[in-house]
Amino acid sequence: MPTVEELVARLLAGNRRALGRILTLIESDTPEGRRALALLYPKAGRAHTVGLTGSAGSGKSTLTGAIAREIRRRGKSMGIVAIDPTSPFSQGALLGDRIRMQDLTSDPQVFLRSMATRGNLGGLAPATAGIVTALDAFGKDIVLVETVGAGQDEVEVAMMADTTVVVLTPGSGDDVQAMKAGIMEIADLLVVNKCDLPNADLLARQLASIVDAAPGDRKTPILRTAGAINEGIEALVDALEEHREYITQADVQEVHRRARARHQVLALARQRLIDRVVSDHATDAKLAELVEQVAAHQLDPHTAADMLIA
Ligand SMILES: Nc1nc2c(ncn2[C@@H]2O[C@H](COP(=O)(O)OP(=O)(O)OP(=O)(O)O)[C@@H](O)[C@H]2O)c(=O)[nH]1
Ligand SMILES: [Mg+2]
Repeated sequence: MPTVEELVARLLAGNRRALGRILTLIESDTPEGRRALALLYPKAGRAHTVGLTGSAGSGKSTLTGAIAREIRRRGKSMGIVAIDPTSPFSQGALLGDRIRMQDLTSDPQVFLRSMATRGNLGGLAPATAGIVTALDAFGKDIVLVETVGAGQDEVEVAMMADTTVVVLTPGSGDDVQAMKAGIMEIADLLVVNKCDLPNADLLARQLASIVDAAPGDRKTPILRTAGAINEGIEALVDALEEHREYITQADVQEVHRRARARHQVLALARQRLIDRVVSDHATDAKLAELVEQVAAHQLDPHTAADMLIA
């Protein structure tokens, strides 16, 4: 068994097997995985990280495949992290993604990792940021995370990525008005995908009116794509590169990086505190006792929470 240090050295030398093994350690959140991350973090920070989010079935995986082919055509390497919500179908979805991206998975310059969310409330697997760090340190030029957008998840992906792409489709019942606050907060690029379908123009116009009304000096670009027929992909990859250049401006980058670092540290600290309270066996009996008292209205939930933590 190679040590973590040996595995990290191999990863940094470009060994894909070592990368795969380290990703497994990170994913299962073992002490070795944390050690690997501590060693890899100083080597990361060079990749362009892209978050691609949208409703289920909006064509994200097909689009990701098309983007990857275009990025390879431009001579760059890519890491793809596909997050699948845990569901009875997720094995099938992963298999479907593999088939959609089969030509890519045989390309040594593309590394595809699929992950299940395993009932994490936010949806985005907690290990995702670590997986991105490892792919970044491995030397991938672009690391793209595909995730089904569901409220909090979209914010999570935006906090992790340099560039967040929100994918919408015409006639999907995506209620543009209802979503606009959330979308405008996180989207660096808006994509009307499946633009071969009717009503793509209508959706693009609705989005344009929202973008025009939004404050700020940068107008969020709206792109039209059809991943399945490779339409609009070059323009989308151009827009990704433009956004990368925009955020590389010193002041924008500083603000973004600090916000991201703060978010990551707080999210992990919060998780550690929760784990300490909830997964400690000594508290199990106490929790059961407090639950009884709260359920019987003998104790209020605030006092019970204080007692649990104390
Ligand atoms: N008309 C049309 N259909 C498309 C296009 N791209 C993908 N689809 C279809 O949309 C369906 C979903 O495609 P996926 O790429 O799996 O979508 P997804 O967003 O990754 O799906 P989940 O990961 O399950 O949320 C498939 O049946 C595709 O064939 C497109 O450009 N036009
Ligand atoms: Mg998908």
